Amino acid sequence: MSKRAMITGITGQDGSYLAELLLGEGYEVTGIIRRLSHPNLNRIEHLLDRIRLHPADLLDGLSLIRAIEENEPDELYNLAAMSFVPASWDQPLLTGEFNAQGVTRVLDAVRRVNPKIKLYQASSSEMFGKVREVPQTELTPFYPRSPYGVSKVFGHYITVNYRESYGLFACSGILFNHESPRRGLEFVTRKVSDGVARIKLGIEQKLYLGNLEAHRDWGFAGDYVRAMWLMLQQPTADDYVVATGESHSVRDLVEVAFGHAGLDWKAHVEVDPRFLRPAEVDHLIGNAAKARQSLGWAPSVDFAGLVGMMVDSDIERLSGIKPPKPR
Ligand code: NAP
Ligand code: G4F
Repeated sequence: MSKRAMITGITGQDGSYLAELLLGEGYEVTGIIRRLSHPNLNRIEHLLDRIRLHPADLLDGLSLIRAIEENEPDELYNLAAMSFVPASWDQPLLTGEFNAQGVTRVLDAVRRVNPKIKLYQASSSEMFGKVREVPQTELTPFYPRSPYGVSKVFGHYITVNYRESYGLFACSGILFNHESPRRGLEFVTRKVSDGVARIKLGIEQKLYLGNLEAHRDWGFAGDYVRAMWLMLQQPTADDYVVATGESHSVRDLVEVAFGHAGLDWKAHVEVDPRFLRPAEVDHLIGNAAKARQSLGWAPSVDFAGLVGMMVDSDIERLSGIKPPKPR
């Protein structure tokens, strides 16, 4: 009999890649979707004839219990979250409801319905925030710098606590930034790849960004969902950092992305203070030695390959759009 997996956040970047991977591994996949007035299935359209969708919401514990009872998953991947850091200052309470208490609702639903279900929690390198150690490992202390980061620290520790209190097979993946052509347009890598494509095609002239000096450890989302799956295939539950071990500034990102399209970024990029954050995470770089050794995981796409893939994809997507007539 094939294994059954349930994914919260299946309509997001990671959910779509994870669903593809699990289908390829022979799983029956159920995705949790929340009710929206307008469906948001564009990232999983190509999978709709092979997956099941079940309505539920992280804000409603009863809906999660029902979803688990009716679909009987062997593995549950909790990817749903309010994932955009700046929005967490605008909506700190809702961020906590989704990303902190939402995790508790998922864990408790698993505990009540079937404590044998293996669970993956999507933790984040944003928990390291004002970093206490370079590079960051599973043992580096947390110092979050946004309501998002704070909410993810809660989600991380409640996962550890349910593992230790109730013996759940619950893993927390501390994933560093991972990107792809399916990344939301508000995140910096996609904002840049989309901006480069628009400028290359003559649709826009300028790209407005915030802090160019921030450094991130950027990898490819397709590689990172494999690490999530590998965590749940181990004999015991544990927590893992997943990262490339390479850090680049936003300035590097811009230079590589514009260069890939044969453009000089200095002619097009301007800093707009509206995109600066009340508190910044300056420099993230992860040490994924544990994931490499225990899971046999390694990234397959490097920084230049990732940026090139995203720029090419946005140029192709936007190629049909005509530039505006000069006024
Ligand atoms: P994403 O593209 O923003 O997707 C978030 C998903 O969560 C969407 O499917 C969204 O559904 C769903 N969602 C939000 N609130 C919900 C609710 N109340 N009930 C049910 N579903 C809800 O995020 P991502 O980049 O794929 O990231 C996946 C997870 O990994 C998130 O938890 C994120 O915080 C974490 N993470 C991401 C990264 C990264 O670099 N990508 C790094 C570390 C950790 P809608 O489509 O309905 O909005
Ligand atoms: O792309 P970002 O918005 O991602 P951020 O804040 O690092 O968060 C992402 O990665 C986390 C893992 O570490 C996830 F947990 C989280 O869910 C999300 O996926 O910003 C990256 C950096 C920041 O330092 C930001 O200040 O880019 C800088 N930046 C500079 N200009 C900008 C911009 N970020 C955005 N979004 N937009 C800009 O114009």
